[in-house]
Amino acid sequence: MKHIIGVVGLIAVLTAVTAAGLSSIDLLPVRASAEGLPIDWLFGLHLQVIAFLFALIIGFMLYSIVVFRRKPGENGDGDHIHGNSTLEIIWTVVPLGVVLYFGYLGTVTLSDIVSPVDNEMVIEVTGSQWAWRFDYPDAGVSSTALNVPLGRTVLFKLTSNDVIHSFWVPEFRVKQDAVPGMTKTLRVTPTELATFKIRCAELCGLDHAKMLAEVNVLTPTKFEHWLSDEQEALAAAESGPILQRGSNLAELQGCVACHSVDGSKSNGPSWLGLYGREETLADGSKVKVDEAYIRHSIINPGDQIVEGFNNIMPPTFGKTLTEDEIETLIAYIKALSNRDDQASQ
Ligand code: HEC
Ligand SMILES: [Cu+2]
Repeated sequence: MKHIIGVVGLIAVLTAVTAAGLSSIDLLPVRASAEGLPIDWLFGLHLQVIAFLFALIIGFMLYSIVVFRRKPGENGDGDHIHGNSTLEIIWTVVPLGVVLYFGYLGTVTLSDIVSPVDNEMVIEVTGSQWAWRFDYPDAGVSSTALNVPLGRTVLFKLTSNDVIHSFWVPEFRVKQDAVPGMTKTLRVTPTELATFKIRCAELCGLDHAKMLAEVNVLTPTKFEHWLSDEQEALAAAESGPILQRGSNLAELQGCVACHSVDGSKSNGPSWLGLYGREETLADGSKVKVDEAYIRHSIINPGDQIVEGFNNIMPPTFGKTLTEDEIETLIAYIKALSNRDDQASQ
């Protein structure tokens, strides 16, 4: 009995110390979504259980090492113990109950944070190698940075143009894969006026680590202003100069992740001076860059690989771009080269 009180006391003290230690370190970044509240609570609960399990093992071990150590002159065997059914039943049933309870808590929390609420705002998220695009279907606006209003639940509809990506803002706590050919959903209710980083949490190739975008949580008024500013800019750009329209489109479609327009080499060839040039292909042949070649390079990028580059351009643009968009991109690449002629005396 003395030993039981001793070991229970030791475990209680160790549990309290470990739990206090664990909760004093900042393991998570600030929380910025309503969905994060039950998740952080569950996380904290897990830490407490972990503290107890740690103390349970270490406590028994320390107690045995100190109290039951061999005394001088003690050379006999210890007692032989042939199982203990009561103990075995307890250490089977109790952990089973704990695990089932956590399973229950997890299920309830998950179904709670994914269920629809009133007045949601839909934002379509498209991942591509290696950029994010955000479409606001109700407002007809597209953006490469994510702007969301404070306090309103956003229903993200995620998809991908090429490989699997994963939409992740650690401060929001929730995460969802963007899978080509599928639409996945995620709900977030922002609770902090701040700017955070969106990361891709699924290894997706060469520049995976650079697949970042900003999320700005704005007051509802500022958000409405931003939307109408974007709508105006869009309307203005539609009739605006090709260099402007083209650069917007190349950014929205993620071309800029691999193509520069200033002559610098990136994952793909720069577009500066491309039009009209003689391009050397990987098989040694030469081809004159005209509209047909550019169109072919966008739709079937694997066909004619440029010398010195790898076949990493997504083959999906033929499907995801409209004819209008392809025309705009061709005209843009053309315009870039003409501008170059004029700029280089
Ligand atoms: C993941 C990186 C990546 C993305 C995104 C990308 N490209 Fe490419 N692109 C390449 C690479 C690498 C090459 C050179 C190899 C080849 O010919 O396929 C290339 C080649 C090209 C060429 C031929 C260039 C030349 O010098 O002959 C054109 C035109 C082109 N891309 C247009 C586009 C357009 C338009 C977009 C966006 C809609 C785009 N690319 C998006 C990587 C990319
Ligand atoms: Cu990615």
